[in-house]
Amino acid sequence: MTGKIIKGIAGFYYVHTASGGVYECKAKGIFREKSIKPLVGDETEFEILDEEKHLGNITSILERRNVLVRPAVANIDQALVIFAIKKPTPNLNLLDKLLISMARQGVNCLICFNKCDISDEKEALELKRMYSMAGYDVLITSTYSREGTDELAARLKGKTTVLAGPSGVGKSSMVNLINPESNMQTGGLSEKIDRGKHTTRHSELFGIDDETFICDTPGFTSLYLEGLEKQDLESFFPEFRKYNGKCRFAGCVHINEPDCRVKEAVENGEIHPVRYESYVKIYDELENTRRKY
Ligand SMILES: Nc1nc2c(ncn2[C@@H]2O[C@H](COP(=O)(O)OP(=O)(O)OP(=O)(O)O)[C@@H](O)[C@H]2O)c(=O)[nH]1
Ligand SMILES: [Mg+2]
Ligand SMILES: [Zn+2]
Repeated sequence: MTGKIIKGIAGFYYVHTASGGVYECKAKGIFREKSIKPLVGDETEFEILDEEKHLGNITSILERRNVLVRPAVANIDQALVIFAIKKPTPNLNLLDKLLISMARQGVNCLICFNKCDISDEKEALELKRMYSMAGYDVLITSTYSREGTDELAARLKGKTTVLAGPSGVGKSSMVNLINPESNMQTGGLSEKIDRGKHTTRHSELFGIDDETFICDTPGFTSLYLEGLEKQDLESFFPEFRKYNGKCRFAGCVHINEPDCRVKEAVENGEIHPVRYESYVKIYDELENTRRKY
């Protein structure tokens, strides 16, 4: 039998087959022999142990198109990065790091600013402007008023998309809206600290049609850009590329150097100052974080 892993919890993998049945599988052999950990999104071969109870054992994992470490999923076409415009207040530095992390893993991102029903239109448009200027594809949505959600659903068509973003921004709400059979639990916010409640604990993949899949994931609050060299950071800011090699000094990192084209672009409004500040902040972090041994 063959099937796709849609969920993994405590050593059990739920494998969806073409016939529509889901088998609860273990992966005894693979773990021991090759130390491969099955991932949500993996295409597998498995043997049926009990047809009536739909129990099985995964015998092999088919070759992966790609593997994402954070969140841990395989065979992804794109990431939908979701932040709320408010409630919780967006941490744009975290958004920028997430975009960098996805780019380093070779995954294209679509950005969605959600909860436009409760936010100021100006704020929403400014966020859209900021990230459009940087070269990203941005949607403004609300799972309540459904603004932007048809357009979003259209962008997902024919692809496998992983959702990523902080807790409480509406990832599971969006999954439920796009695929009403998902039935993911959604949670409120803890008002005092303006944060989500980490309602989703496990990644789960849903088939919308034969070619379209969407993967809900747990929210997260911080991200560490493991192994990124500070001088390579600029290459993950698409809006800096235009100025590549044009600064006065070769190897300019666009912070303290004179005659820097990037800083000029910030001053004349071609690069958004918030994105530039975020660049400087991440640069400092990369410089000051001691490697953990
Ligand atoms: N006002 C408003 N609230 C929303 C919207 N979408 C979701 N919410 C609410 O935001 C809260 C969090 O939504 P979830 O879908 O659970 O958020 P999540 O991103 O899945 O959070 P985690 O699973 O914790 O990572 C819930 O109370 C939702 O009802 C929206 O478009 N507008
Ligand atoms: Mg959730
Ligand atoms: Zn420069």
